[in-house]
Amino acid sequence: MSANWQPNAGISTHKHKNRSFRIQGINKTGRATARTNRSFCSHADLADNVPQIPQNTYNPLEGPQTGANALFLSLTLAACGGSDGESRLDNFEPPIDTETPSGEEEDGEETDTQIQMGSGSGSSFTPGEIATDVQSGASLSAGGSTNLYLTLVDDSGDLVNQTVFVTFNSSCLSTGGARLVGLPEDSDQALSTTGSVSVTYQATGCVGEDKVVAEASTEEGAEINSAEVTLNVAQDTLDQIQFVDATPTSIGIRGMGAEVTSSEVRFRVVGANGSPMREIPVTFALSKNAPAGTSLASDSATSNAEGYVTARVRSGSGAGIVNVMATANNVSTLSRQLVITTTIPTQRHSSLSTTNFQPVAWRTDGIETTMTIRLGDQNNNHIPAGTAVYFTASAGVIEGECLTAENSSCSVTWTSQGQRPLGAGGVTLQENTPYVTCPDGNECRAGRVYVLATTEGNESFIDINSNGVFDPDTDLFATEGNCSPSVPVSYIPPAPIDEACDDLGPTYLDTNFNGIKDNDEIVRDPKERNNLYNGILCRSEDDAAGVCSRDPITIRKSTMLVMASPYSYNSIPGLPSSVELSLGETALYNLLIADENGNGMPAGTQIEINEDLVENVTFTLSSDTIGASTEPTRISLQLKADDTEPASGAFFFSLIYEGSESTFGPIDITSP
Ligand SMILES: [Ca+2]
Ligand SMILES: [Ca+2]
Ligand SMILES: [Ca+2]
Repeated sequence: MSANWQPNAGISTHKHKNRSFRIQGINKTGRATARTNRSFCSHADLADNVPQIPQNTYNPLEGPQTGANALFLSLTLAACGGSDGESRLDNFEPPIDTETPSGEEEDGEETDTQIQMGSGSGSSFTPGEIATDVQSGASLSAGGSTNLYLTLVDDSGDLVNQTVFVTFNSSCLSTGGARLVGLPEDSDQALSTTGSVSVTYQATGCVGEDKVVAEASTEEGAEINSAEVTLNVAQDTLDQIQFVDATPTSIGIRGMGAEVTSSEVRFRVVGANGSPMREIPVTFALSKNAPAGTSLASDSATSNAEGYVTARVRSGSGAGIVNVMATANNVSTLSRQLVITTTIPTQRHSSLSTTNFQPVAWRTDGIETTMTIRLGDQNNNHIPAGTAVYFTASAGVIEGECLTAENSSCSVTWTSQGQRPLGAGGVTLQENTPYVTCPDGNECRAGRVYVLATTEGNESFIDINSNGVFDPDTDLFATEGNCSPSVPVSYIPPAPIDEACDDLGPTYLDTNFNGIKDNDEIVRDPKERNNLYNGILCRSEDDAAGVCSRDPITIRKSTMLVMASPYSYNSIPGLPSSVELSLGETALYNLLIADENGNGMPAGTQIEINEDLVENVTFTLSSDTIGASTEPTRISLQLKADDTEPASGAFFFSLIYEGSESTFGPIDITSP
């Protein structure tokens, strides 16, 4: 039997018809005992083997003892098995399955015991009552704890050493306004093997009276009375209202087909002890700068059992940041996170970039570069994923379209092939400013590709009064700016507004980069400027009055790719054809290095000087590597003659990019 003993069983009752025996763990004096109609292990034996422990009746300061006692019992029984070579437990025979002679019955031990639950024991036992640490008539402080004590006694008022499961229920426990501490892990019930139970009740937001009812059961299904106590939890002192979250954090303006136009903004009311407070009335208000038309579904609510209180914000016609002020008992908190977006990209907040604006593609097909468009709305917020952006390039091929991802951006690939852009031609380079000149003052160089990205969107404005909508007489919208409306420069403070053009004109490929729509240039959207703000943040009534327009417009971003050549321009402005140096003389030359079309040489182009034939001259370059630039690079070259021996010979000047070499020289060096 000892070998089969299950420690977790703790105490067990074995029944055989009318006879039962019980193995009793620990009595009130803290000593283990066993009671059956046969003795198997003497009181003295156990006492020798076990330490004295406190009474297993509850100790309010130390909490429940049940777990410790169960473990203690199993140790005790093992010790009882003994090291004397003769296990007395082995001698113990389970009751045989026969009718027990009535003469062997002893003082009711063998009959079913009527278990009662209550508080105390012996003569002080009170059935049906849960004892607590809270003084009679006193309240449990908000967030405070008390132990709940229960005893399970037999007819004699003695604690029953039988496995009894006890569950506790109350309205506060069921709603989370209170919780029990000290239950076994993953269990919602307390376990008694010693006749006493204690758990800790903690108020976590509940206020007022809470009747806690305990129900007990045994494995055998014995009927046991319930017990109860009513706790009175004091109201906490409101300490703060915490902003919790906004769900979702971004909603669209109303009337634009946005899927979500309202958001739940959550706060939590917390008491001075850090516990949530329930049933606290909270009022809500929108911050003064809330976008036009924004509203609250309700301007008050009451905190729930977990202290949460929720305001529902509904968007209006304006876009921007929304804050909700939650107030209770003169304590206020402002929400964060929630923005109302137009869901429509604007000209100013969009940009086009490339991984390489200078692909070495003038003489090579299949050279790729990635173009990335990034969109944003009037308030720099993301726009919904899946917005289509269209691409066109004046040379090479480019993927026609991409759909924006969650981050409002998407990319396409440009690839070199086909007809190269020849430009108007006639470029001249010189060592001094202007380094590059074209015949009519406009760009004339070959190799320059115009890449255009377009999508439907809104014009931009400066929302002076921060109400999230366009106010024709108040907000700033540049209509007469001194810039090309096709390649607009929106007004962004502190830039001068007369150099901005928020009002957009036709969208076209400005192939000659002059900022003007020429007759031979491809037009994507011919709509001319209307001197009005075009966008969804124009109020309907203002649209009707003709002071702004809700008609969308094509927004556009462009960039230039330069198809660089690994070969140099046919001359290097500033490079001398011959040099005369006196003893110790220094000569400094500023060189302008460009590719064969007058554009920048490829990044990484190496400069080499062959001085094998030179005597008594020291060469110094300001740099021997060309950096990335679409424009020619300026490099200084210094020659210094020896102080005593005359300079002589000739040198070569080379530009090398990945095996392609352009060499100038020989450049003679003489001394007078
Ligand atoms: Ca405004
Ligand atoms: Ca316009
Ligand atoms: Ca043009």
